[in-house]
Amino acid sequence: MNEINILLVALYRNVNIPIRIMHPLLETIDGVKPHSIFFKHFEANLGKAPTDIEEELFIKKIIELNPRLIGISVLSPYVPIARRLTKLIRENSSALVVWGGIHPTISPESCIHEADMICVGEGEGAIVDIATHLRDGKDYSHINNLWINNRGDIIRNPMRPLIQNLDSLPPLSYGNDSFYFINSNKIIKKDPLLWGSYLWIQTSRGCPFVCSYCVNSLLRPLFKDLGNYTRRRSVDSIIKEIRNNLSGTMDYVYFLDETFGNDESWLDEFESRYKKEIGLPFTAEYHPKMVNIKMLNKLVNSGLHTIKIGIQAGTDHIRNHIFHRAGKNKDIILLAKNIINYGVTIRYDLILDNPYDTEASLKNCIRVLLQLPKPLSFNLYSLQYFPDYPLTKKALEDGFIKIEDANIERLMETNLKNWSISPRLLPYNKKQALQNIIWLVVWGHVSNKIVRFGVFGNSWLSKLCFIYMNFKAIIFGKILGIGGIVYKNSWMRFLINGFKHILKGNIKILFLKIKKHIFIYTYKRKIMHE
Ligand code: B12
Ligand code: SF4
Repeated sequence: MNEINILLVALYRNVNIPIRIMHPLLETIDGVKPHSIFFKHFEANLGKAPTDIEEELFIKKIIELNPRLIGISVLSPYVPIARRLTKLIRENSSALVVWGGIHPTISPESCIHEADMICVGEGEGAIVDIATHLRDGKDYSHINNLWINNRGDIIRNPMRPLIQNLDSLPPLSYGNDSFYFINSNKIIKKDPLLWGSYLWIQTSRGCPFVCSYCVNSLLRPLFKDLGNYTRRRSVDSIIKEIRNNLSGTMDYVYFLDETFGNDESWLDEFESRYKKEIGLPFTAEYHPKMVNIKMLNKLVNSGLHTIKIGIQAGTDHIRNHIFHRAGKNKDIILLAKNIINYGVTIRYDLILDNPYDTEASLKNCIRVLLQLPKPLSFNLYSLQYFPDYPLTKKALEDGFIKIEDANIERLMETNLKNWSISPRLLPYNKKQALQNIIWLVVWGHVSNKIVRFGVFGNSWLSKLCFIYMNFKAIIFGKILGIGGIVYKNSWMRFLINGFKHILKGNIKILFLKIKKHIFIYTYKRKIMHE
């Protein structure tokens, strides 16, 4: 049997769950040798187009590996990049190209002419089937979940049931010998996740909600008759994956679920095993409606350090009726107070740049923020218009955006450069200023008293204070690059955090942090030279 090479390509993030699952799955097939390229990595707002050197490194690797099939994992913002790489592949290799991932799944008609085939829905079964058919030289045109572009004639195969037993999948592969990472004009083989502080892991698939700005609003109906949509792995398989992937620098576990475990017996088992067998602090994400005091007790006993919950909008009306998202402000505030009483950190998500926001709704948002327990920690997102999402369609219908505001090129630009909100001077109006002040509040750069006086007072001094806060936000966020999900200058973050620790007298914590950074630096150097 002739061995065939299959190359998988992840775009713009080293944590790529589908590639890190499909790669080890392909390793189990006789006569199939998988390789994966992680093409560029970026942090929110710091995304850049590929350079000529990075593209050359990509082509060189393809020529060297001579794969029979190249599978690219495509999210909507990276369609222009996937198109460009597909063109380079066509010019330099005879490999078949398959696009898979969220974008081909939700928008197959727009993708099928870009590649030889696309995968609609889950890819594990399909990639294994194509690999074996190609290895055996068999016809692959009838494989479920695949659409085949036969020189313009399209075969649309039906979708297979969703994988119900997630334990049947391999754990995420870390530090694989056949991984290549192209970034900053270099190609390296050592997996950067190995020297991170976090171990990333996913314990479930699917979400019970259908918020209008989220892919689940499209995926749930798409998978309607194909088995349970929300599925969870066993505690045992999660513990094994964590143990297997922990490296010397990792001291924290990040659960990448849309909503972490809420089933009582599952949580009981998690509580009894995680602390004993792993014992590392962790972050878990929840919809506020999916977490209660009883669960919090179990999570805290297990080692919950941070809980990520979405507020998403400052008014109940926008949250419930525009975002189609359950939950009231008063319940979120109560939940937050309960969580803080456990000593758990809360990281909130909030979406701004929302055309349905008004001056009144933004002021209401500030009112809510002032009632949340301190210290605040936020991801402030700029609303993105993903193709065909209900919210995008509504904003188009209501005339808030034009069709060109929702095209793929624009989406790529906004995702790479404007995912996380930072303050802006323009447009110079009250709504923008209120957004800027929200930014100032959530990054803790202003006291509640000043905000109340400046935003809700009527005197001329209040108006002056409002202008002062607006400019303070712009200077801090725009010019100095302080605060936000990502600091423009990382050295600035170290400096400021260092000063904060000194001012608070936290010399021991400062010392431990410096020690940790030195450790990670030396660990990385050691791994790189192995
Ligand atoms: C976990 C997660 C993350 C993680 C990991 C991302 C990753 N690439 O694995 C982190 C935190 C890093 C992340 C970051 C971002 N994310 Co995110 N993320 C998710 C989330 C919640 C789950 C994704 C997941 O792991 N699902 C489980 C895996 C196994 O399923 P899957 O990815 O769909 O893959 C299956 C199939 O699609 C298919 N498949 C996938 N690739 C391929 C390739 C081939 C060749 C084949 C055959 C099949 C195939 O097979 C896979 C296995 O069954 C989704 C929401 C969702 N429900 O999808 C958002 C989501 C994917 N994220 C989204 C976005 C926008 C981002 C960011 C761009 C945000 C930003 N600007 O920083 C970045 C981009 C990261 C990147 N370059 O990949 C959007 C994408 C929207 C869209 N229409 O494309 C989603 C859908 C959320 C939303 N708003 O609707 N994200
Ligand atoms: S709760 Fe979160 S993951 Fe679920 S549909 Fe809403 S935004 Fe998407």
